[in-house]
Amino acid sequence: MNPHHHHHHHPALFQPKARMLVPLIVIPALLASSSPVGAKSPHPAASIKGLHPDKYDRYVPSSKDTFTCLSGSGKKTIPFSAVNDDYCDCEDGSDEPGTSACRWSTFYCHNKGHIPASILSSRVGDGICDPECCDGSDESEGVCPDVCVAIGQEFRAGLEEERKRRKTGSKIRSSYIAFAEKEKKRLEADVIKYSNLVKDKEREVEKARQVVEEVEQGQGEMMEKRKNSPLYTSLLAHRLSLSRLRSRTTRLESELDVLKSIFEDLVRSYNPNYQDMAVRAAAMGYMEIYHDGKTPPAEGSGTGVEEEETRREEVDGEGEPVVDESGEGEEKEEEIKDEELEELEKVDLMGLLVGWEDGSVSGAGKEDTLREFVLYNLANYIPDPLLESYDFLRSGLLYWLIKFSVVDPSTTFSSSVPKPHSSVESPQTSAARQSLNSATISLSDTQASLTSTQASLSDLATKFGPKGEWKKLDGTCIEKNLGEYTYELCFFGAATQKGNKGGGNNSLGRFNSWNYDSSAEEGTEAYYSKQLYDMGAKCWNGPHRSVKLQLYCAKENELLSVVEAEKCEYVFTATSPALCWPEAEDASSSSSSTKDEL
Ligand code: MAN
Repeated sequence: MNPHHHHHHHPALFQPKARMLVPLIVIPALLASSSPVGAKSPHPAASIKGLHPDKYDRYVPSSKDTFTCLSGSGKKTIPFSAVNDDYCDCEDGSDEPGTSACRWSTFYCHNKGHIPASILSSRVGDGICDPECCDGSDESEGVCPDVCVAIGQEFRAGLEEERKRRKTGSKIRSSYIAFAEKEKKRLEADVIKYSNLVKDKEREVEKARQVVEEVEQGQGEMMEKRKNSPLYTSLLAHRLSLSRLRSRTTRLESELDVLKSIFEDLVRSYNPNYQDMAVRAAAMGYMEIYHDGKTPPAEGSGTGVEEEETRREEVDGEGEPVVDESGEGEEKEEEIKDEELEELEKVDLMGLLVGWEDGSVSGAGKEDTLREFVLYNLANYIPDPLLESYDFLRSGLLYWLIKFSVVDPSTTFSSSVPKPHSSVESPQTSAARQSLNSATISLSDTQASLTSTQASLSDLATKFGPKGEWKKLDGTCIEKNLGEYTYELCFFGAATQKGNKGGGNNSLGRFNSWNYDSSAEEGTEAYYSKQLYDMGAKCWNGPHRSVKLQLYCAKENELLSVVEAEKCEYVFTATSPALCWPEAEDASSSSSSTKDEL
């Protein structure tokens, strides 16, 4: 903190007293430049009350003992005795540096033991001890005591304290900077790591995509090959034959039905007394086959029931229907049923081709593959509405597979219904797709990590101070209990007003920017002493709540005060070591403002 600063912050410390001008030069450098006579003897003009040392040379009496006004029309010349005679002669007020006679002149207080100052001449001799003139030189003797030595001591002690505070704080700040540097290195390493990972993963995705393509293509080629295999061609021929045989059987059965009904009529109604041997032989032959050689009763006859029963007994007893000419009774149960033939015809031959390994697989392997295809593919071929009957369909198919010794019946199959919507593809294609999917997900995860790391890195360079010193405080919260509310501020995060008496919390905003009033140049210490948090909860009939944070250097991160300056506009005052720039960094601005004051 520079002297100028201090001046305005501790005005109450100045208690000047009335004193005659003490002809002592405070700044030796100025004296040396303005007094060629030498530093030892005081300048003759030094005794002129309220005169700034810079102007001493202009207040040397002329040979005619006159004084010429420093500026103004005609540069009026007056007797030297008219200087400080409490009457304003010069337009620019230059003849009255030590009185209140001229409106525009200023009064210079030497403030020996402290720091010189200038006040407006209107405040000279008004009976008020102006704090700026701690030596009391602006008032008549005895009115204001000279407290400059005490004030000066206190001021220098304050400066020293401030210097120490800054020194301690800047050590902590250095540790913040070190943290930021580490963080920067870590982030840079991460960027490289993630960039490389992204490249790797891009290659992985590309590879996985190729595998999918190859598998899909290979699957197509393999299917072609399989379709052209003698086994499949033969199977197709068998199926065709089966269809043809089934329709021929159907046709023959219906023809047979017609013939049978003709013969039924004939054997019931022909007259054996007619000597037509051909008709008789035909009727006898039919009865031999279908009625055990007996004449069936005429239609509508009352004794039909008894005779039926007798005939049945005889059939059961002696046995064989004449149709079964091969005559092996045990084979009867193996006679294939119509529905079974139908099931056989429905078997999805293409489905059987999918997922089937090449002919070289061993018997056991073949069974495994088959089981796989049964469990895997069958569900895929079933439209969603039919999935419920999947178990039924599958057991039907399995029946045949087991019956024809394709599948080992000792193997039990779980009846869990596979997920619907699984795509119609082979396990290989599905696996390839799955690894493409996970490679793609992994790639985009890595890309997200890369993006966020790059964002953190660029924040580190722009958002967290010239040396990244504020990064350490990213997310650190400070708070102060003020009775009704506890106010909390999380650096670069949210500011909150928390009700202590049952009231809820109000958002006071989120970090928006540094130096909200654009009063300081970016990169200066002043720039980083102000933060704006805005877009908090909307005020009833007012603006969104916002916080203007004023920061000072101290070794603690501490919220000192909260004032609601305007309704829903809060001013927070806080300290942080992050703002404790070392003196060297601050030197240029300090010296320039000191010069301005002098
Ligand atoms: C709440 C608090 C106050 C604010 C009023 C405005 O009571 O956030 O700080 O002034 O709302 O209505």
